[in-house]
Amino acid sequence: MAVLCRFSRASRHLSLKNTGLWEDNLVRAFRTVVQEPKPTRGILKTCLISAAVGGAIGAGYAFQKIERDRKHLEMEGHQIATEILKYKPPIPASRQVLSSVDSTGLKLTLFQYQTCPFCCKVRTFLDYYGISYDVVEVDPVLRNEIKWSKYRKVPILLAKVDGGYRPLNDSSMIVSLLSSYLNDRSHKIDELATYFPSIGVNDDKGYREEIVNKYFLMYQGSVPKDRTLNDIVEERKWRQWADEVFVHTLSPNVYRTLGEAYQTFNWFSEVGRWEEYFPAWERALMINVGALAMWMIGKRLKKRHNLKTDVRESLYDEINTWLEAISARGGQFMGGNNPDLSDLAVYGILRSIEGCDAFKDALQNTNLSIWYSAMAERVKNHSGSSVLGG
Ligand SMILES: N[C@@H](CCC(=O)N[C@@H](CS)C(=O)NCC(=O)O)C(=O)O
Repeated sequence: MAVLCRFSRASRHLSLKNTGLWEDNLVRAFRTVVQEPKPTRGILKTCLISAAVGGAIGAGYAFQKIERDRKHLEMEGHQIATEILKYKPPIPASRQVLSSVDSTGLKLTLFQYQTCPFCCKVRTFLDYYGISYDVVEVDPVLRNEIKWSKYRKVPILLAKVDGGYRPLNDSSMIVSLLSSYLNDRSHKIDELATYFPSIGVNDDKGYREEIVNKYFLMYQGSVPKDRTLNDIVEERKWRQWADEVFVHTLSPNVYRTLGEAYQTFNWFSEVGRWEEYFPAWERALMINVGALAMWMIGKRLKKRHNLKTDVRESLYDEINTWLEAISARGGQFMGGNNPDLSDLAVYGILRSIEGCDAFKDALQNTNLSIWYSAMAERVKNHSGSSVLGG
């Protein structure tokens, strides 16, 4: 605005001097310059318009930002309302995972990317407990399959409840809620969902909606007899570590070079069966846009999460931290003789990079394989189902 005012003041000053009071050549020469130029007027006009448009855009942007900040401030500490869908969104399942040992009666649909670490974590949980579910494979570029949801990430687990369908967002919340349900089925899914409210949070990372209780199991007085307080606290700590530390070592590793980024996306396409679910153009878009974008983003993530210059070192370090913690607990798994939710989380996350060089390198350069194959066996055999009552 200040530029605009100064600019119009200068042009007013010039036209005042152009009143016929100054007669000599110098003045005439000056007048010539001032009066003559159509081009100058044209430039002036263009500049004025540009400045006005620029000013308007700037003001609009500033106004929007102020409005957004005000809304975010208003949302601080507020619970975000979640709704039950009356009808299931009309998106056909890509496939069904049917388990013969499922006695839960749950009707679940998982909206996912096959190789998203958070989706792998949820699938690992469902597979370990032998729970059946439908899968909807989501296009990671267009995300049309989750257009019905305000939450724009995956996984989303849609659970059939009385009166409709309850979308459950966030992998750790989904696992905590289902685990609480499996522990005591007298509490319905919809009731348990109320214990995991989403709250508006503002901090140095900006505004976001966070499920504050997402690592808590709602035992409500029925803590399993074989669990100590220490078991519960450790499990929670390592589940959080998996989400907040471990998972951040993956992207910079699997997208380390453009070649690795393409390898990773081609593998995503293979295990996500993109050829089967998406038209060729959409698959090509997903692979090419995805690989290029993630190769570039991977470098930013490396900085943001303070990974070492050789990002493989950071991956190995975290895997070793995990394996040492298991040794210190003294069992085969973090949960002792059987996997707990932190074992399922770390295994699920690692499963998402099985087809990448980073995973092969991790097997060669750490002692991961013993724990990893034991986990693979337990999940494949739905071992968790044996600890569930019918
Ligand atoms: N905290 C969430 C994180 C979910 C998340 O970040 N999912 C990614 C995929 S791995 C996503 O959907 N990102 C948005 C996008 O793809 O545009 C969870 O645990 O479920």
